Amino acid sequence: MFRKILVANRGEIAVRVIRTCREMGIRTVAVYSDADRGALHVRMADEAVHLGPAPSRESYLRIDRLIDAAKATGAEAIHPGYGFLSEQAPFVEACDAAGITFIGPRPEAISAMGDKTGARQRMIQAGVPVVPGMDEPESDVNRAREFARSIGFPVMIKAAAGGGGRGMRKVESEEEFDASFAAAQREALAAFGDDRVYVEKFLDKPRHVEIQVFADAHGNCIHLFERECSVQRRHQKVIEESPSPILDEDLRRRMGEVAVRAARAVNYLGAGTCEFLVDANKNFYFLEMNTRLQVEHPVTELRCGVDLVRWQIEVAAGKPLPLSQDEVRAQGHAIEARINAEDPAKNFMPSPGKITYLRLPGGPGTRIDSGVYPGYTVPMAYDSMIAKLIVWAPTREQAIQRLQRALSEFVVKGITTNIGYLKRIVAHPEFLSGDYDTTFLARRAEELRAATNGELARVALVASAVYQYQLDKNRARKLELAAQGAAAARSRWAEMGRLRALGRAGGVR
Ligand code: MV4
Repeated sequence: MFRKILVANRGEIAVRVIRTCREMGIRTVAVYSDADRGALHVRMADEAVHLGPAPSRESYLRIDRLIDAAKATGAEAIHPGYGFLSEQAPFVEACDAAGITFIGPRPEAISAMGDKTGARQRMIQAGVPVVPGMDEPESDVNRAREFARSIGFPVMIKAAAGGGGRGMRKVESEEEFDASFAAAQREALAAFGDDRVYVEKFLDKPRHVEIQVFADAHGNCIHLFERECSVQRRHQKVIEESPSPILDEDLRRRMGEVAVRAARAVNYLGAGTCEFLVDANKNFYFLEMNTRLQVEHPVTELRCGVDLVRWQIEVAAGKPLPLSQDEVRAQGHAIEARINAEDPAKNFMPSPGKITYLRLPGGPGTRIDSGVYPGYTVPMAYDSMIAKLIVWAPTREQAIQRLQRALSEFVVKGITTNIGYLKRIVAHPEFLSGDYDTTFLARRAEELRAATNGELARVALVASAVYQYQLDKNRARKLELAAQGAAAARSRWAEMGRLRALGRAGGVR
């Protein structure tokens, strides 16, 4: 087993990885930028190496500095977390060249899944259902329009190098096609430096359901069921839950099998996630594979009772998976809510700054993965997620009650957060019904933006109580002053006599 691991990340995920390393008796090396000198992951690691200035290009994305840091500290392996270099094949190759174990898939698997049309072809060959569409990018607008007409409008134009919704265009009709095609090419070029696009059938109000997969170096590949991630805002997940309210046992088993087939098709190693769109008729289509540990992995950890980071480390060290497919047991219901330093009232603008007060929820079935502490200054250089709240309970209803309870305990002062917004989402009838899709947050934006009547009623109640309290206090103070004045006018002797008289009468004192 590794004796020392370098964690090439920051924030809650760096803390998350360090925690498992400590449990496994593995020493940790944190890395940090100028903006992260006081960060929690630096405090929690055994050692820390400075990388450079705050911008990630000059710190967390510097392959050379990370490799140097691992060599200088004697770390045998690097955990990339998510984001940053976690899905960069050149980083894995640099680790290979330096004799350092990259805790993740091989570079070939990352590259194969990174190219969206290439991945579609491989998936079709492997018998994995994909959204009906082109197998290859098309640069000729006439051929692209003809293809769109052949599959029928509406269609979706997507970037070949894309993912995450950037460079994506819905086209309603043939008349709009040419302008949208050109716009999609421009967006793709701007976002990915690659203007190749392709055309797919548009799916109306799909749900986003993903399957956690895990493969070892001994030919074992299993899945750990699904996560429902349809509660998204501008392609950012906000709430994730498992099980998905729409999956039945048969669909769950079929999607799991397909996800394992997808992973096997690229010789996958370690933790990965296959994303699917599920349409209103419960047809499912492979969308893309994320070749990393995901933000929402704790949902699977709580539902399946496993430590996925431990699994990643063991598999990277050459050990076999600890469970076979039949041994994976899912129990109860898990939900995650992402706590962001952002202001829902100001179009979700980032709200960095100093956390002057922090009270984290706790209690039964309540987990917090966080990278912040009271007195910490949230820097503006990185993404705004400061914590994840994950709950587990035997049923969805109880998990929602628990999440509502935990959100009500959460207090963050000094910066603005989305906690109020999260409370409104998890109290919304559409979320409660479980019958929601990827358009939920956009369709309900107006209802979710303002404080609800219930919230305002509580604010009004507190305000009136405070007002009444102050009135009472003023009145009491006036009476006290009047009594003091009267007392001063009396002689000390007379006052003592009055008190003695009160005492005999069974009054005060
Ligand atoms: C789609 C789609 C409808 N039809 N593809 C958005 C992110 C990118 N990975 C794929 N996405 C979509 N692709 C077809 N053919 C609708 C979406 C989509 C979406 C998907 C997953 C989660 C949230 C979403 C929000 C809006 C649109």
